[in-house]
Amino acid sequence: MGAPEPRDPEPGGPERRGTVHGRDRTRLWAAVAGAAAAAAGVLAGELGAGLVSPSLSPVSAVGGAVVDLAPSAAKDWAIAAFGTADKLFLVSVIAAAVVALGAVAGLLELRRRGAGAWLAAGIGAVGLAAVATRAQATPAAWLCALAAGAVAAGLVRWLVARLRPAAPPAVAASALDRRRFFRALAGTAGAIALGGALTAVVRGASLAVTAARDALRLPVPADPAPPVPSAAELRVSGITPLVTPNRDFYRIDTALVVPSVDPGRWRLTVTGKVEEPVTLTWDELLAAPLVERHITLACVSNPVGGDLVGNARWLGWPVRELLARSRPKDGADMVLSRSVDGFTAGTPLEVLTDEGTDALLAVGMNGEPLPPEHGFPVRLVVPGLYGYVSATKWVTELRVTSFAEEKAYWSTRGWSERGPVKTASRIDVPRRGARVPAGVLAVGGVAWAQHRGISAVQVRADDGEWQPARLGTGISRDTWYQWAAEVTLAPGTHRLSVRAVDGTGEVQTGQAAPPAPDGATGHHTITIEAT
Ligand SMILES: Nc1nc2c(c(=O)[nH]1)N[C@H]1C(S)=C(S)[C@@H](COP(=O)(O)O)O[C@H]1N2
Ligand SMILES: [Mo]
Repeated sequence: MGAPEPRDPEPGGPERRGTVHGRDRTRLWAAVAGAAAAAAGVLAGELGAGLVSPSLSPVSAVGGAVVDLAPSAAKDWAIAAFGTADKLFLVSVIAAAVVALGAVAGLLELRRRGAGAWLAAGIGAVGLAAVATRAQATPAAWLCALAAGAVAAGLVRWLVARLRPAAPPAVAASALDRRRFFRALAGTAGAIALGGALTAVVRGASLAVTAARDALRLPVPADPAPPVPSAAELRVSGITPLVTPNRDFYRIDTALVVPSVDPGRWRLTVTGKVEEPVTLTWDELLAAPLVERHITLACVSNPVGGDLVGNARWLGWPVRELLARSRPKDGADMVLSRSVDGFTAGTPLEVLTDEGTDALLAVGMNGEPLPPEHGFPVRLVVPGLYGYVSATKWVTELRVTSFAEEKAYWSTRGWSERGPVKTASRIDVPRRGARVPAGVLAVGGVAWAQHRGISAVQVRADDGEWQPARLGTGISRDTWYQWAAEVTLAPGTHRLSVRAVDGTGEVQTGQAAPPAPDGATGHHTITIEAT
């Protein structure tokens, strides 16, 4: 630095430029390459998050961690100085820091092959660690941070490799090498521009919706959920919690990109065989008397012993009230609910109009607005039916029709038209394959038969007698129940099985069936080793 660089007097002398001043420029270009690689990595992470993890991106995770770690004086200062732009400021600082570190990685990579890539991967690891500290962390968010680090590390290595002469420096082949490098850099810049535009579109929409969601205050329910009875919780270490936190709630849908639906523009239309077509707005929905219920949602694809099932406290308006407004006509026996992304579910009309079934047009999940992944702003939740025939997320239309006339998304793809939840039970502790001390062993898990309830759970070891388990009271017949038992095991390999009896007295079948076409059956059986 300092002295102005002497101008190259010879026109068209790239070779000489490469050799005479090559060293300084090479360092400069290595830094540029590193910065570009870092920028591409950040964009890859943000674009990925926009597509699969709208609630948490690598940069927002680092931002969240910085906010949590920052002394409150610094937060006060940022809010005072930037007001509502404080988040934008923080994100800009993080992005600038990452790009600056990228430049350092470029220089390092030039000095030692692989060193810069390690630094870039290290920056990615910081993003990963930040994701790990966030409440909303999901596998998708982890993947985005991993992708960001991998893209940055790979690119810095690849770009800087193109800066090095292919042959020993004495051959002075640098003009050719530079051309290779500039082509690679231009390609990277093009990818950054394209990725940036895509990210702006995807993230812009989802950021606006996330901001709208953050600013929301859900109304107080007119009819709150009854408190969870203390006898519903069994104290068994490792058992599935009675209420599933939102971030742990399974996610199943056909949406490649999580739909961004602005509640202000959201409309639900009730159409088809009705006396009175109705259009409902977000404000009208929130103004309705909302009820709150614990309901366990299960996926038809859940295998025996699987975890595509979760229990949440949903806030919503009973669908029957809305249907009562539009008055279904004779001949209708199904409601085809449609999502903004085209997914449809076919639900029996009588389930939705039944006084005794809390089918909800849900806006809240465990005290929060629905997470984007779980259908923000509005979804259906229907106790007793698998999600594919009832739980339409991002719902925008209820079409009153008949099973004879219309088919829902999965019913045209080999799944049954009707999807009542089958009685199921699962062993959560011990885990399958566990090594446990011989003697008395604590066993526990959950069982569900939504809308019928569970009246008993039984366990057995190997081919022994079925023994009664202790059964939690459950929250309601629409939720799962915890169960616990003690079995005594001699040293050796053992099989543990569980079965439930539903509220009507029907015993869960041991007949094994796969998930398709209408839900798996069979006893969950695990093998463990007692020593
Ligand atoms: N829009 C939309 N809604 C949907 C689906 C979907 O693919 N698209 N899948 C359904 C299925 S199969 C299930 S099991 C539940 C899962 O809801 P969750 O992701 O909130 O757990 O959503 C249902 N609602
Ligand atoms: Mo599902």
